[in-house]
Amino acid sequence: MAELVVGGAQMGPVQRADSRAIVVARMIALLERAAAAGVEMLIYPELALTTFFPRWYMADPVEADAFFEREMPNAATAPLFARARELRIAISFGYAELTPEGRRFNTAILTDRAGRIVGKYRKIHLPGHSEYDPERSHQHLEKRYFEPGDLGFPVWRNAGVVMGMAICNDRRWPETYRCLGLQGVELVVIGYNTPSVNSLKGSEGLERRMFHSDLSLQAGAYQNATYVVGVAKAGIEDGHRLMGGSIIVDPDGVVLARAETEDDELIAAPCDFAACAFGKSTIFDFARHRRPEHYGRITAQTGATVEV
Ligand code: ING
Repeated sequence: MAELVVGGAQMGPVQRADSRAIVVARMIALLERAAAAGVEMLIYPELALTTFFPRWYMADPVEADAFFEREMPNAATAPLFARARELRIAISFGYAELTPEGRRFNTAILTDRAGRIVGKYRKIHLPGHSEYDPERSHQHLEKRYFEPGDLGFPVWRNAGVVMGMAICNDRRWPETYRCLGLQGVELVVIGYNTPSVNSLKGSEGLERRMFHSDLSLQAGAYQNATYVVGVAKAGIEDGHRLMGGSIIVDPDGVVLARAETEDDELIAAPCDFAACAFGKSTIFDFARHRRPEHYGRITAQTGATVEV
């Protein structure tokens, strides 16, 4: 079984005015720190190249295109791919994808240790809303700027490990992890940008938000006997605070490493993927214990219906 030193490259804030060059330089600095720590797989946040622009209402969604990438790698990110290749570190990071057909997705890619893209995922669970909401202290317009992902929840064998990706809100939905778990996933990598406070009144505070993020990531890991890495873009972006809380979780649901700041910060842990085997062959041996003949509601229904 494979072993990898896995790293989380938590990033501090990216301001709306920050250029791709400034951001990529920070990502490369994190890559250098990861190499010095012996990291072999490094995960960056959701929308790593730009500020979390869905907080801004733009009447003409085309105005948002400045935040999108038309190809990957591209001129701005080529130095990152090149340095990752030189250091033989596989990477994953999120960005806003504008396809040649004009479709827009909240996307993440995965490379091998030679810097080649081996996987792409498009965020399926888009939170928030699509029209301006005056009730909110800040907007969360992911449903305005992105389509739901159309690639499903694939896995790839990379560096000898069965890996899957998810993005931010996906981590809150057990279906995400189970779709990957049913493919034998051993490492789920999840970048996120999570506001520290909800935009609606009466929202839970930062402490409760951190608890929910940990709970979601740890449950997903334990219930599918897989490593899970959640990596934040954090800090105050143009006055709007994003939470940190990046963690690496083992297949038993135990947190192996945790970020302590809301800045660029590296976390890392040696991961022995043989540790996935115990859960997958005992309590979460899906073939022996699952009863899908009783699970029909999970795909037959979207919302809950109360009939009693
Ligand atoms: N952000 C948030 C997330 O799921 C959110 C949105 C926060 C939803 C808290 C519900 C509660 O972490 C993104 N980008 O999905």
